[in-house]
Amino acid sequence: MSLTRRTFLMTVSALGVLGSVSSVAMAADLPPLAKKDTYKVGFAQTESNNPWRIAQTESMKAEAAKLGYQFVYTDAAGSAAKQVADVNSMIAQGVDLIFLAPREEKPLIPAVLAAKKAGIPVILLDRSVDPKLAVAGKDYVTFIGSDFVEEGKRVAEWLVKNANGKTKIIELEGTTGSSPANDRKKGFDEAIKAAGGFEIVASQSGDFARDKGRQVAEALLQAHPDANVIYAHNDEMALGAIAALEAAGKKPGTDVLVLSIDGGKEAVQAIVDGKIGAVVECNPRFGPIAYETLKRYAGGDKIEAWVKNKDKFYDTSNAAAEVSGAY
Ligand code: GZL
Repeated sequence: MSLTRRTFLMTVSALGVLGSVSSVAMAADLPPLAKKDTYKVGFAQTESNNPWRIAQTESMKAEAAKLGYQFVYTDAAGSAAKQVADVNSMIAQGVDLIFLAPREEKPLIPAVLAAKKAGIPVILLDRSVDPKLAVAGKDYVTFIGSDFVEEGKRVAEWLVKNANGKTKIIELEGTTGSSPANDRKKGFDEAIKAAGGFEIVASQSGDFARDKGRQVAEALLQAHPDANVIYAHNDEMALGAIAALEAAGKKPGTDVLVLSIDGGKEAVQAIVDGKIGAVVECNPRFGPIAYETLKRYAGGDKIEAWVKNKDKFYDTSNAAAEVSGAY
């Protein structure tokens, strides 16, 4: 006879053993977070290979210090496997909550589920995980981050308005398998296709890194000498592409339009210098919103599945005035 789950729970509660069984029921739910004056929080960072990562880490550290929280920090140095191990080490240290910026959407699922099993809530920062494998409100508290599809779409919308006949695009993709790379590609490619009249002649990962971005841009520019637009999924690769263009004797911003996402000071200055056309910001300063969300969760609030960051937009209309405020 197959017992329904409800019947089973009613039966065992009658036997007065609900405590142990309800933990089974609880396993389907998010681990709670007690309301306390201070916390021991973990932040499992993916890597520190660019100003964006460094700004994000600094913001998380500074806000924890301001609140007097104990801050356990790890840096996976670009390895998803190490990031899983880092989360497991935080679980072993008994942190109260883990902030995780999952390097890629699938490999970090075991870390998210291990924390849940250990009764430690996870808040995803900046990058998300495969929604087919883990979901907000059940496996982790929430995802705090930008709308990467919208970021890609905003770049495309600027290009459609400002192309002036430049329509052959090289796309430099971010880290393969990461949510920003997947979604910035989706947002841009779909909007460009809908506009008509443009062609993405090549699209390849530069792993969000400046030197890899330069190398990939060099190779793709040689293979596609008619390319006259470069869309980079982040500033580091855009700045690498500018170096590649100048090495090839081409004027970035004049011969070839360069477009980017992140909004770091160097890229915004490149707009002022006429080398980049537009940059959609991807705000790295997560500290305030991250800890505010922790406190809301501890206070019993129902946290929305996605706490969306607002992103600025920079082009020649505002770059000079706003470059000093860029991260
Ligand atoms: C975006 C973040 C990306 C940045 C890159 O939220 O994950 O990772 O756009 C960084 O600069 O490496």
